Amino acid sequence: MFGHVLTRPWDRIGRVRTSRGWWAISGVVAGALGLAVSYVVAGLLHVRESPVVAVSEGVVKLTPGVVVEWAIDHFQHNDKLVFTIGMFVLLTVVFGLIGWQARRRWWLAVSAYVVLAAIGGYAVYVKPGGTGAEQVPVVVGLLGWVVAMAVLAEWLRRWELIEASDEPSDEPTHSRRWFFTALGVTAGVAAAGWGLGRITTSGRRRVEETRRLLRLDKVTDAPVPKGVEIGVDGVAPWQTPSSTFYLIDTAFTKPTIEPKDWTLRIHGMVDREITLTYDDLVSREITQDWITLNCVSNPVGGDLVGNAWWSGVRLAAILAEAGPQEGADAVLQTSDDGWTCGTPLAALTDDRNAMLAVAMNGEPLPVEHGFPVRTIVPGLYGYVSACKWVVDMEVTRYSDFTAYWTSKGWSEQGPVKMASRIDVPGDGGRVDAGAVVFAGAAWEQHTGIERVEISVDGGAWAEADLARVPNDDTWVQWRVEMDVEAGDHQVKVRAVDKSGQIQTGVQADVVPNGATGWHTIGFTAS
Ligand SMILES: Nc1nc2c(c(=O)[nH]1)N[C@H]1C(S)=C(S)[C@@H](COP(=O)(O)O)O[C@H]1N2
Ligand SMILES: [Mo]
Repeated sequence: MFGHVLTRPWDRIGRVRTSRGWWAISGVVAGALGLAVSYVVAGLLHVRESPVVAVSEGVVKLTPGVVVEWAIDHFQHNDKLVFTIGMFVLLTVVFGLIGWQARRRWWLAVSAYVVLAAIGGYAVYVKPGGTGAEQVPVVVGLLGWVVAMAVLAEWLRRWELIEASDEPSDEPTHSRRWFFTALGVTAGVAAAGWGLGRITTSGRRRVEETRRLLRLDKVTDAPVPKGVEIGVDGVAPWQTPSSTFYLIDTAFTKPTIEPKDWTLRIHGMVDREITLTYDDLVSREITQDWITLNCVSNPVGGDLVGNAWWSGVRLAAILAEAGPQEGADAVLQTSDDGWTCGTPLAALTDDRNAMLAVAMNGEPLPVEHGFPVRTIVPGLYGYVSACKWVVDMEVTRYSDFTAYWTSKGWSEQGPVKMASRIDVPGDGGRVDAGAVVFAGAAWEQHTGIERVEISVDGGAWAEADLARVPNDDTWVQWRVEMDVEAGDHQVKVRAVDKSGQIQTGVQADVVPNGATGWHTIGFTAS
């Protein structure tokens, strides 16, 4: 196949311009083929870590906290899409360059493939729970790159050689046709491989099916309690449907865990180590409650907060069986995908409803919200408590570890801060002058909201009506009507909790432990 390399016909090729761009395109197509075969093999072997996914997650992990935070802030739910597009563009450029280099420096192209494969191999190697099988897709992908590029290069060279020769012949058309056939076939195989890869990664679909058929006897759906809706259009619904509940996690492909395969190990500074199976868990007494979940990255007035009906088993009871030892002050939780968070032991053992949740809004947890089991702790931000796909809890001391976000500059402790939000009118909205309705939500988890007040254009604080709440762990809706003259206005909101504390107007950024400040919006009355 490389016979012509020995004839060193480069000077003649130098005269040909026709196929230069085709080298880069061949590189991209060969690149796609390698990734696709790697993906298929990963699926066939049921390895958890496809090299492509592992590299993506590795890049995210190595990204400085400020950049991750900026991305979450700017792209919200689309951060992964934006990242994927970025990776796609980057890979296209890299593979194009490799193809372009392959024309004259084959050794450089092969070295580049080896380096890329080494990155992939390293990324799957450092993932927890590896068995070595994860390296097979890496090797197959590398072979795919080299073979595909070699085949395409062969036909490109023939085309160029003939094009460069002085003898008139119809060979150029022939070799060109052969090259395009090879290119088309490679692209087709890559596309088919990608499709097949999707089929072989059907673990997700199987788990979805299990989840759909799962019956949890003691879990009940709850009707929205009476009086919790303030009755103003445009206010976020008091109960957040699971389908629109905000999603925050670092997992590229969500862990797909069959309940029968799930276990939770509770160990560390305990008298009795416990390993729970899913059946053990759901056969216990089930506790159910309305609890609002907050993300520490939620800016003032933001929507990274949701309220759901959660069902699960109280952690206080389980931890009591394990018997935490003197001196322990934290529980290091680890999820199936290796994400970690540190939760105050006290928050898991006091009288609040900290639970291992198995259901959300009356149904088994959606896969992306942690199926089959996640932790929910009222009063703490998700990043220090709400571990999805939780598989390990180590009772320990804060001084002995750092967790995912605390290693990126966020605080060790993350109690949810008091907050209030104006949903109506919308920021920059238009209303009719005269009696204007203002409405929104407020929360001070675990203490409860006593009062919500608004101030229009810096005027006196006016007290809002509050809707009812079933407990102090949920947000509460508020509404107030005020006379407003025609013109541009500003309105701000603040809350007062049941301990008499007034929500602070001091503005703080979301880093390191949650935003503060009064939500303020502008609107026009006409
Ligand atoms: N395994 C895992 N659990 C996780 C996270 C994560 O990245 N991985 N993110 C946490 C954060 S920061 C928040 S705010 C909540 C969000 O939960 P949700 O996506 O179900 O709304 O999950 C928490 N649990
Ligand atoms: Mo979060």
